[in-house]
Amino acid sequence: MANAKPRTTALKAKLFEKIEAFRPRTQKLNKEFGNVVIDSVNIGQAIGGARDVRCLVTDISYLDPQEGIRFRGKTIPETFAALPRKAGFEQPTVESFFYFLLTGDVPTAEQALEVEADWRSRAEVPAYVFDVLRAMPRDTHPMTMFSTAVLAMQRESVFAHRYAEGMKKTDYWDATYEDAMNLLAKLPHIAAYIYRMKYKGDTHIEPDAKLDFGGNFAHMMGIAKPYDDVSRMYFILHSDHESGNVSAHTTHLVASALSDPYYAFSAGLNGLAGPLHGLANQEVLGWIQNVMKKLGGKIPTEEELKAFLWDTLKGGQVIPGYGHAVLRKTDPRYTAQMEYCQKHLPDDPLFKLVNMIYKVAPGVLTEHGKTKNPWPNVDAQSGVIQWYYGVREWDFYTVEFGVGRALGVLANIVWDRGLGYAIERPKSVTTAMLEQWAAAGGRKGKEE
Ligand code: CMX
Repeated sequence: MANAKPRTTALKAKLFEKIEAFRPRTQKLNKEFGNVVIDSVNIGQAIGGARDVRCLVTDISYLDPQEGIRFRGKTIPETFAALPRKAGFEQPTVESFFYFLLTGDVPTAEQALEVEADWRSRAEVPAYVFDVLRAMPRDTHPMTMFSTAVLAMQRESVFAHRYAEGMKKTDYWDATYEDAMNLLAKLPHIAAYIYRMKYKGDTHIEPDAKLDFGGNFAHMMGIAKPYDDVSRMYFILHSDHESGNVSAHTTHLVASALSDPYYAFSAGLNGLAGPLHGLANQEVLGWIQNVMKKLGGKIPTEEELKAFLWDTLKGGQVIPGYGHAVLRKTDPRYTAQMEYCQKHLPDDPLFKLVNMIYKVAPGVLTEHGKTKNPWPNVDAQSGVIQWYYGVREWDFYTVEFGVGRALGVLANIVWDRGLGYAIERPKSVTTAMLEQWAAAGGRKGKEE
């Protein structure tokens, strides 16, 4: 794979055209307006995880604290309404969404099919990846397995191979694109393989070349319709959340050193595996099951639920699925999934319980008084749908998040290289310096 000739497809030609047209804008900003001040950093931001510091650029998605995510300028409902659907599908294909994410243009049905054919031609997972997975202790967390499988494939990197041959800087995006497409095409198979190896008696289902990304994933998981549509929706909703979240930022950061997309995405997955980020979706299910276990399997009343929420907070733990570093309202990804549940599984007891948590938790969190955002995020609702369709092994949920997140972070690093973004290297200071500037009422001049 590493020495495969660069391919020319309609999507790639279009992307090249877009990058070429866009690049002068970035270059002009950098050269002529580099000194224009757009923000200042305070001590709280330096210590507190760089909240609100505007030092990342992406045109792929934007997160408004009140409104939530927009993909390429479109809200979630607008995105789902705009994308073409295949006959019999309730949801758009992941392929059509990826075309949109990458180029900013809504594809025709035919253009979406071209992506499907392209991914199909790249979908074969090298046999050694399965050997690596099989060599790991079976109780290894599935996220560790997923990240390891991605990293194991680094030897396939077109970027690394062409870089070693002296590739020109203007070709970086092309090699990154090849790696991104090769990786994306393989992720559903790898994820489903991990699932069935760990939880389904090591019995496997071969991919079906006739199926799209989401359909094939559902097929290889061994789950009947409408899980194909559930998967399409899930992957699209989890794809991108602008650039500052841990998985997107990590992927961007690692790729900025010109580490290839395999290194970069594997690193991003390791960030996604944190309980304050993507792992929260498994934590939500674990928390709910724990509540029900304590009540002998019974659904709690609102009062009982309140008491459990307080117990969790008093125990020094967070309420998983609630709060957000940027959002200040209910996450529209939560709402989209809630609407899906209302339509398809309105009487499901777990859905009802999650709705009850939505009714009770914001009040408890507000009374607790710490979080800036007492509203639910994407992870509060996603597990219910998986559980309903039979994926009850909740430690797998973050792997599914990771498959979706790949779409956004890989599209982003293709553009990073296309626009020639620099290696990331913010400046650190010492605590003594902060104390000195605090006493002086700010950092005056450029003494350090
Ligand atoms: N439960 C309890 N306490 C919470 C809380 C929650 N859900 N959300 C925030 N807080 C606390 C913080 O821990 C922090 O406490 P300290 O001052 O003691 O450190 C305080 O409230 C202020 O936090 P914040 O500014 O409101 O939120 P942050 O930007 O620091 O953190 C997040 C954001 C998501 C990590 C946090 O809300 C959280 O831990 N939520 C639960 C985990 C979760 O659902 N994560 C998934 C987020 C979406 C995703 O990435 O997938």
